[in-house]
Amino acid sequence: MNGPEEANLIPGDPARAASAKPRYRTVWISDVHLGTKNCQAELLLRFLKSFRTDQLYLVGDIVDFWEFARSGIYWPASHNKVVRRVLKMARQGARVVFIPGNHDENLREYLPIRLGEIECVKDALHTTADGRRIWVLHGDDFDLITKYHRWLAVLGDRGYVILLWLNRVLNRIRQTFGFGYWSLSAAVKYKVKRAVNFISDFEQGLAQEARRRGVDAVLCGHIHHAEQRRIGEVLYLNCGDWVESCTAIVEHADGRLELLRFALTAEAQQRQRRAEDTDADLDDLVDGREDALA
Ligand SMILES: [Mn+2]
Repeated sequence: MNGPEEANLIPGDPARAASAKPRYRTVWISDVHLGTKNCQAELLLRFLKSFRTDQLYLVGDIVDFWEFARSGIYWPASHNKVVRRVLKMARQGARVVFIPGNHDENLREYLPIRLGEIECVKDALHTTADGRRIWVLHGDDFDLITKYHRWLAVLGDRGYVILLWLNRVLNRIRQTFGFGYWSLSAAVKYKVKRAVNFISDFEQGLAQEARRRGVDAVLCGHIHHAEQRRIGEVLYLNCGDWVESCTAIVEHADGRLELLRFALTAEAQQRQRRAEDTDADLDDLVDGREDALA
């Protein structure tokens, strides 16, 4: 590991071409759900390696403690790499702010707290380079379903599968006793449909509260629906998720905000993976050295 060839490739070497990466003033991501099989950790890792940033906001539901409670610990190496990458960004000078969501709410009662280089807060007020004030929060307080029907939120999609199964069993029993078909799953679907309707209520509610607070914009996550649009006088931003849509909001040096969709074709992914293999090996090497020095 300490051969002269590797030593030549330590950061600072122009051959590393790190300067070719875009540099953002701020990056916001949320709803990563580390600890679940649905988490797109590999893609997120590649995204985190594709840029440099002065500030990184983790807007909640980064680690899914609900899933741990529900089906035990699931933690592959790629999830560890995401955590290590974020810690490394902080170590290299990026300001990292973590705003716990409802799936990582365990931390909420201890806020505000500093965990090493990571600032953990309930919400934040971010000022862009062009002077706009953005209220940053996870947003579950504005989701009437998770707020008032916690059981439904905990059930989630797996609950839906179980309910479909229950629906079959229930109707077999009903049939045996001469009752007609009654769709339990349709009743649940009605709830889910209502959840879909709540998306617009959620957005409106947040925009309204942002206006009341006198800020220019609100940025949240939680509903896994990336968005950047004006609602009345305020700008509504949602950085989406890393479960399906793989999205982020970034602020450029001049304060311009952009919604990024990090969806790569299989071919492009393979190309990028090949190009980054060297980079990944280097990262591990450098991490190893830093750990040895610590
Ligand atoms: Mn959430």
